[in-house]
Amino acid sequence: MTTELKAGLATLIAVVAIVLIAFFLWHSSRRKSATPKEDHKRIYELRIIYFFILTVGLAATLGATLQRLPYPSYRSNPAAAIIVKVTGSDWLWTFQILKEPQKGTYSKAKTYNRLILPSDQLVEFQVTSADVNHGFGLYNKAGVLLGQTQAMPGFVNRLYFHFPKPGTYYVLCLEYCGVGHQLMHAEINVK
Ligand SMILES: [Cu+2]
Repeated sequence: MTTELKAGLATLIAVVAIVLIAFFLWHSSRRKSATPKEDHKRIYELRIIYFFILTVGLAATLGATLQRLPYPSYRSNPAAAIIVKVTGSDWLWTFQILKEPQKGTYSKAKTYNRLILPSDQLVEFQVTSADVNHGFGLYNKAGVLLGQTQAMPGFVNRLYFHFPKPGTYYVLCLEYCGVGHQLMHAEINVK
């Protein structure tokens, strides 16, 4: 389904909901009830109908969308992920591959503003900062933000990402961190 189609569908649902609410308000304003007790009874009846519609709607939405949650446990095995430590500092990104289960030997050497990763594997970025807060933003070549987490001193935030095919990706700092903020630009080559 294209983005335009999704937007169109969402607009249609919103319009139908607004029309239904307007109709309900108009209809109920025309109704003259005899006593407050009768009103009370009718409100309780409506509440049961409303509860039923909400329950069915929410259950259907959950059933249709649960499989699409972007969490790794739903799609692949996090234990098999490549673990990359990412440290933001004024003003560069330092990468270190801590674990690469698919490879017997690999270099644990640190690289600066550059990282090489294999494609079609789950990657766990363990993101932290050596000084102030930075923002770890992962972009594709077209400049679309694919994932992000904050790089905070004293904390490790995890970002799971699966690079489906080879290509060049970029990491940009998403939080103004000082005069050299714009220099925090790293390249990830996925092979
Ligand atoms: Cu920054």
